[in-house]
Amino acid sequence: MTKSYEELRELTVQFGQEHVFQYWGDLNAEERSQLLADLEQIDLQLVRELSGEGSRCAELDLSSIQAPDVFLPEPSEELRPLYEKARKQGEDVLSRGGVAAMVVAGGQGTRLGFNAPKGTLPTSPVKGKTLFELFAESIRASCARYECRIPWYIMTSDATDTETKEYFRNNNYLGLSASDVTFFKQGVMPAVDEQGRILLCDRHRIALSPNGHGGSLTALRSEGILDDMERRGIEVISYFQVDNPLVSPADPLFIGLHAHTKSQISSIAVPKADDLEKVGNFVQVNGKLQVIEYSDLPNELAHAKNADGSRMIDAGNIAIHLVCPKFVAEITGKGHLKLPWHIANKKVPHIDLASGSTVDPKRPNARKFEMFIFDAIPLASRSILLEMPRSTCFSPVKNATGVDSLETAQRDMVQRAMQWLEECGVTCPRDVDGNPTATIEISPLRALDAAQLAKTISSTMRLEPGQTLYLE
Ligand code: UD2
Repeated sequence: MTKSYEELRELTVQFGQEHVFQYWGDLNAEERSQLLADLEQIDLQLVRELSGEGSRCAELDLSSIQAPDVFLPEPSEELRPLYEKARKQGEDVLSRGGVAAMVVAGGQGTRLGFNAPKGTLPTSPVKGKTLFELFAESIRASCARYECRIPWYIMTSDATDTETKEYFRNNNYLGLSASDVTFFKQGVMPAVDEQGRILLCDRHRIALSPNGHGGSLTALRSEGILDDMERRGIEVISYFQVDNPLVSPADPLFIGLHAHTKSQISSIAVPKADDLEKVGNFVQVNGKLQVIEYSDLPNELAHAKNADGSRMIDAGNIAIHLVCPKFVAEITGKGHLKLPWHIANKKVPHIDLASGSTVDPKRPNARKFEMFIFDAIPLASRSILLEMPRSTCFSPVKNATGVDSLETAQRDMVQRAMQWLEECGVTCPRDVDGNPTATIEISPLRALDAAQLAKTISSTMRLEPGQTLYLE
């Protein structure tokens, strides 16, 4: 702890937050130091600034919004040589150990209702491998393919840190070298009431929550990760979310296009499933790429169509990015990172200071503050977007049931595995609607794509309806 009780108390008085000490006299020594530790993590000046505002997100000028330029999954004849060159360049960056993987795993996973870090959720359709296991296998497979090391940085939060580390320790770092797995914790922000007063969730605890995945950028600097990356010669960070089992953290084409175009932050987009799908929307504003979150996209734009009837704003953000460490160093350098803060009205249980009892609100009673990684895109002087077919790279586990659930993710894992087998000439069973009637899982250690699978499988193979197949 760097600040004393007196200093912190004085600060709270200065910023009108002294009520957080209301129960000080009743607290034991341990509780007191916990309260001070909570307080020390808070930038009270920032809380004051944000509390006075509705939102710091820029107003949208609808007339200036256009669909973004994208690199398509299949290049035109003209671009084919560029794609080939880029793929080779990506392989070179991987081979010389220039790529680090980074997963943001600090979210509280409220919608899923799984009472542990989401990365530990058994997910794969046959073996029930966890999300972390699938990512680890994919990283190990890429290390083997490119004969390189790919250090993996895992961002946690107070909510997920201890259990995540314990999980890796208990599972022998999932076959990776412990020295190549680094955990770092993101920052926090307090929840405030309508008057901007910080809420207590216990007499000695401030209602803190993670500061959004945009907080990864500041944490990369403050937790010494950028220095570690520099020591290791990392040129590009492969960023992904903990909820997507189909992600490929080391895609040579994506990495190569990023390197070739000297992009500072690159992204993958998929065509949206429907106008109102809950993904961010890539748009171009005055020539600059940026993301408008689904909740901020005006309805008329969400439904806007091109002359040929196709959706105008159709590039969905699946939160897969490549980020240059130098760019992170640049934007987190002088003073605060200038990302906008997104303000969400939420139900936050807290202590009622008048009665001392805990209130479990039925309606949103508080504001929470988060930064989003994609708000860094317009800060880059160069950024690119690569479109990929959704079936190859995106099926997140977010909800307990229905869309974006474990069930849909497993369905899509089987679909992709079957597609790869069919590309290898294997006969696979499907029902009249084209849905697989066998359950298949292909370990990333066996193959990272259909071409690699083809080298290990006989095209005369035939799967029967109802069969379960695991390829290790
Ligand atoms: C996110 C994107 C959305 C789209 C979608 C694709 C935001 C705001 N929206 O929606 O545009 O790309 O994903 O799947 O990002 N996390 C942290 N720390 C935090 C908050 C989140 O590590 O403080 C992690 C969390 O563990 C997860 C990821 O960030 O891996 C996404 O968080 P989310 O589930 O809140 O985002 P979601 O689904 O609203």
